[in-house]
Amino acid sequence: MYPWEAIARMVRAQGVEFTWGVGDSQLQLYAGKAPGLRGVNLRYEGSAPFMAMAYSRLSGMPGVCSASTGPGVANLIPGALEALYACSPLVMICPSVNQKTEGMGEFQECDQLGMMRPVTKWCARVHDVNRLSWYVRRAFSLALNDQPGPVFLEIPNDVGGDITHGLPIDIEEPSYTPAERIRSAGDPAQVRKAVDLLVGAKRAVIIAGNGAMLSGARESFRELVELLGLPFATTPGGRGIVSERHPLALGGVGLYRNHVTAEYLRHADVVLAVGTRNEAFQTHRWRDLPAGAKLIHADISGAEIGRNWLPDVGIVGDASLVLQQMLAEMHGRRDARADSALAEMVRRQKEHLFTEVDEECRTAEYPIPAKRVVHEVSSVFGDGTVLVNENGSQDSWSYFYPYYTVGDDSACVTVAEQTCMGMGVVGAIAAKLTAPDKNVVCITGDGAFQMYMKELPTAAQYGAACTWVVLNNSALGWPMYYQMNTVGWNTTSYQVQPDFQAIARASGCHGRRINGSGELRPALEEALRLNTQGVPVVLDVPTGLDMSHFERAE
Ligand SMILES: Cc1ncc(C[n+]2csc(CCOP(=O)(O)OP(=O)(O)O)c2C)c(N)n1
Ligand SMILES: [Mg+2]
Repeated sequence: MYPWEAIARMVRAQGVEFTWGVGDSQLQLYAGKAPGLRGVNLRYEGSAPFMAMAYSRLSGMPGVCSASTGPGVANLIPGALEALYACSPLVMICPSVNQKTEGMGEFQECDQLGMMRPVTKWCARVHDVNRLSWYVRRAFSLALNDQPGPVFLEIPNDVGGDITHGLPIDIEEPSYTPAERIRSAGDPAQVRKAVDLLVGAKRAVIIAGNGAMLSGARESFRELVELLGLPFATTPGGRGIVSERHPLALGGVGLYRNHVTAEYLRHADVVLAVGTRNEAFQTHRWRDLPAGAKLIHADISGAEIGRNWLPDVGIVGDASLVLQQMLAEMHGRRDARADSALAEMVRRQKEHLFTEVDEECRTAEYPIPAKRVVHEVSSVFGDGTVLVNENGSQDSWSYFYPYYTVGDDSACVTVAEQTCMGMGVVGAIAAKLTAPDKNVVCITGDGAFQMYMKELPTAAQYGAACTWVVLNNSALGWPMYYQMNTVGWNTTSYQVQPDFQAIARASGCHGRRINGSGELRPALEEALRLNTQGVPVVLDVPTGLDMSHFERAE
């Protein structure tokens, strides 16, 4: 058996269903040799890590991607960077040049490990084919455990074989024991202190971050929310942990919060942050912790405790286990119960907010304001949808509840603090392949869309029937806003803009430009219908530049 075939079989034995990459990397070539493993052949290696991350987010499995030597591997770097900050378990397995001729001007030789080191948790070269399974297992184990993250493994051509240069290597299939995720609970004394604070609070709040999602804490999170009647908010990474239709859902935090959340947080007396690093975007540059409030911070990594805000109670442990510990502690206490007056206050304030948002979005303006587009997408796509977020100014509205509501049986595929443009555009394709029974919609700016629309034919080829709603303001709106408000000139609008409708059609997808305000809803309904018939859809929606979400967050 060829070593790369053995690697493909190990990847499959790990429970992984897809490898993402451009077909000339050995792992992509051999994926088909491992029954049940599907090598998705992309147009650009840069898409591969983002798609592996989206797969991981929805499946709970590690994401796997690959690229060929030199420039192929270099193209993985932005995705690896994103995965590092998203704590996404990403395993990149790539070839490297023949060690016997390395340094002599070998074709595509370069310092791949050196390039990858700053953007991975761990990277290594397999020197000996007899240790192949040790390295692959180690890669998966490190990606999955502690604070999850990206790892890079390179297999030199004299170890793994290089069929394009006539260097096949024959080995016995090595045995492989899949890597396990090993969880650890929090310090019981700290958990008890946290419970005392929560039970004694008058106005507590619980914030879920990406770590809570990664640990699969949906059930315990909901139980805690309901036992204490605790209003909850989420970072983009934690969004969807419990449906935003829940009466105690407040929506996003930091840059993405609405004014009901802002008001609630302003007077909170205890904040429980679970699986979040409290980064700048999530905290208004660390201004959001109310004066005098007690902070409980639970995270899988001790290094995150006290990174910015110093907690009153720090707990190191898997979010799901820590929440279960808190619940177990509370079940023995009679004072652990919900405050119905608090729930009623939140319900009333939210009703006002719903009315306000509905009114704001009831407009026939054209170009169509982004918030209306987002609100209509939310209502047409509805529950059971995977919302894939992008990075721009106008799609920011999609991070805002209740302009968009992540409802029942729904999920989000989102980015981390690096906010790399294009991740959502290609992540949507992987999301649909991972969850074919769900509706998948990506709300993106025209800039981010143009960076990665090269994968539209991939969506058509693999029948990844998702919808891209392109908020088209013919500009890199976010920098344009700052440019206009500071220096006063604009170099970020596009004087030449491609015809997205034509590009979609030429790529095997359906494309439609919205030419009037009344066309939006029927076009969204048509997109959803086409998606259920297996057709990917691009909607080109002319929109302006509305930065009033900044005011919403105040
Ligand atoms: C790869 C990458 N490059 C640059 C940025 C910085 N950036 C953030 S938003 C943005 C503009 C996005 O434009 P578009 O997608 O059209 O959205 P708009 O702001 O116009 O709504 C830029 C350049 C980034 N986040 N990622
Ligand atoms: Mg734009």
